[in-house]
Amino acid sequence: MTLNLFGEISEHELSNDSLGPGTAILHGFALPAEVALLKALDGVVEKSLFRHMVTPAGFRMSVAMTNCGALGWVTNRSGYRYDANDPESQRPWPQMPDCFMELATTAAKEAGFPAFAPDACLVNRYEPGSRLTLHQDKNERDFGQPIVSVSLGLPAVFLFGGDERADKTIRVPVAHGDVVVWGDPARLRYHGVMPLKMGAHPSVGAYRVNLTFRKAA
Ligand code: MD6
Ligand code: FE
Repeated sequence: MTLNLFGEISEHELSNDSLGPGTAILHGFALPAEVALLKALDGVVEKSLFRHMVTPAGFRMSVAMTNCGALGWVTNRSGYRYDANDPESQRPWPQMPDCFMELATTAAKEAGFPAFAPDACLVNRYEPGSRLTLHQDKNERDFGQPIVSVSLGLPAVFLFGGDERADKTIRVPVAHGDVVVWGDPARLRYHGVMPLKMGAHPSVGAYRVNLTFRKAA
């Protein structure tokens, strides 16, 4: 339970104490928008399909990705970058749906980042066995802006480390509808996702989908 400045109970449980300063988990925050989010996601994926990108070292990622918004995160043999165009179609990424933008900005506000103005939404799709190795998010210009991360579908275990790759990690379960907000001074912490366990989610199927909202430019 979390009390705000006025001693009131927050509408969403903010477990920021367990994860350290700058990070908050809003359990179930996305649930009221679930139907709209999944419908909007279908619209995005119709225009820019999920694809397995290749890392600069030449490995095919087990997580399938796409993007929406003015900028999209991409990787290939020449490196990581944000690009205004989908490299598959050479056309702009699909627009960020209004319900995505609304969710991201209200979650950021709830976690103490009222000025968050995302221009990029990376969409990650995990199937059983897919994982994301420890990494930092540092392709964005302003580390004063947080990242808002929305989990949909199958549950997963998020790994949170420190500012160095070798730092100890903690395991944080994330479930359908949970939103993690992640900002200064936690913005450059290493993190990853453990291999996804098999399962079937009633509205998403045998996948976990993660939306990460960033202010890239
Ligand atoms: C994921 N998320 O949850 C991968 N990065 O599928 C991330 O890599 C991530 O959730 C920065 C901040 C929040 C995140
Ligand atoms: Fe990340």
